[in-house]
Amino acid sequence: MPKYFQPEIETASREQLLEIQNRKIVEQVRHVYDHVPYYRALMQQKGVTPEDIHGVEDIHLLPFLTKADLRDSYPYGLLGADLKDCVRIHSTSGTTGKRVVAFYTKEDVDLWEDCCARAIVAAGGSDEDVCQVCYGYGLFTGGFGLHGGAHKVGCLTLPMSSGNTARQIQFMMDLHSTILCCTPSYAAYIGESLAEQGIRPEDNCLKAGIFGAEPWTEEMRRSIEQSLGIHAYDIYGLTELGGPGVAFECEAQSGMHINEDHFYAEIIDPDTGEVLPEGEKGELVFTSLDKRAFPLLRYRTRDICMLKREQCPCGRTHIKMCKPMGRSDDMLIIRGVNVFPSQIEAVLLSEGYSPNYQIVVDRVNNTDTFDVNVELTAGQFSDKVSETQAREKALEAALRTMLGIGPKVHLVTPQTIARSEGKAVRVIDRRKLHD
Ligand code: DLL
Repeated sequence: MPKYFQPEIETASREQLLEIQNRKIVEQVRHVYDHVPYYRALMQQKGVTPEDIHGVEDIHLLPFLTKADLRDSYPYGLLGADLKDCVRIHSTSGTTGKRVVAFYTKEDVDLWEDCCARAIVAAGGSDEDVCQVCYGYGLFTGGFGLHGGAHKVGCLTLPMSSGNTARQIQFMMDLHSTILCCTPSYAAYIGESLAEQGIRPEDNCLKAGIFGAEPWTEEMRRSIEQSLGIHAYDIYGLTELGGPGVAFECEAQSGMHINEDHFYAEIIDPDTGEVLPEGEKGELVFTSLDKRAFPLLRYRTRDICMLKREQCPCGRTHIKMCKPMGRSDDMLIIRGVNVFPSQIEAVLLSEGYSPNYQIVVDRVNNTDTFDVNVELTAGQFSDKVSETQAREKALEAALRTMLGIGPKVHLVTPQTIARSEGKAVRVIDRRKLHD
């Protein structure tokens, strides 16, 4: 069974990796400067030219990119290739409802799928495996990313997409799935559903799971491993950088190797932007070294994290990131979907409601619950239950259209949501995600 998908690069020496990164960053900065006027202007404002960048040690000279830049340049402003050379988009929600649209050339898709293939092989996958992909297929990157990786590895790939748990279980049992790819919360739910049906962990053929797209704890890992009888591996990524596979866990299960030949990672102080030394906690910033259609330089992920370079028993040499420890913005991840309170507020206001609302998120039986309490004004208040229910349904539909995930809306009587003297408490997140 192969241990690595691309052994030379995954076990390259520090010097070899650095040589690759240095060569790629020089080319990438030149590419971006020549093809992305938006970023060229940022570089000019900072007084940096491509000639100033000789290797990754000069990356700190470059300006940052943020989600706000993505919003301002929507949809084509950060495009780095001719549209005729682009073969794919994927998308995710942005801060104020504008979507983030990421473009891919054929080569970009190819390198993305390589990254996912590395993750699958690291989880013990080979062409002998049946890989059940139940991340969502569509604009979300999860389904297509792991699907492409599984193809490259030569697995028999089941493109299940998310949901329809009864069918997932039927295929899993009948087709002898050996690798499961989905969000950790869905994996936990599948585990519970199996138990409810009296199917014991030893009755399925699964051996590994590749779970990511949302935070999860070591506790949750152990519980999923037990309920499914597998080894559970973490995988990290974001749409802006192509999707899953930016980093992935190996057999050591002690942090995710960043695919350093494609992504250069920095940790910064989120307040000052200062680059922090390796091992310190701060905001994760990535530069994509060779993606051409959407080539983000110094993209601030808002994920709080730590990097560590250590000898890994798996033999991979790429630096590791820990599980993300939180966010430096207010983004919530609910059932794997990114949700910003500002998006909810925008819908409420456009539908004629007051900005007095509260988002309550919890995790019950390993599934996120998502409730939005919205205060009615005196003029809107009605004591007819049917009227209120109809309004709640309409608001739920409007929120689902904006967010891609439907909350349960509760319209509450005027003056019942506690007022705060300082910052309004808009979000109550009762999930315990960090040990
Ligand atoms: O979640 C891509 C992905 C798909 C990753 C499938 C892994 C598996 P977005 O929807 O753009 O992309 O969300 C990106 O999700 O900035 C993190 O905050 C969070 N996130 C992703 N993976 C993990 C993880 C996909 N393993 C945002 N642990 C990121 C914790 C994660 N958080």
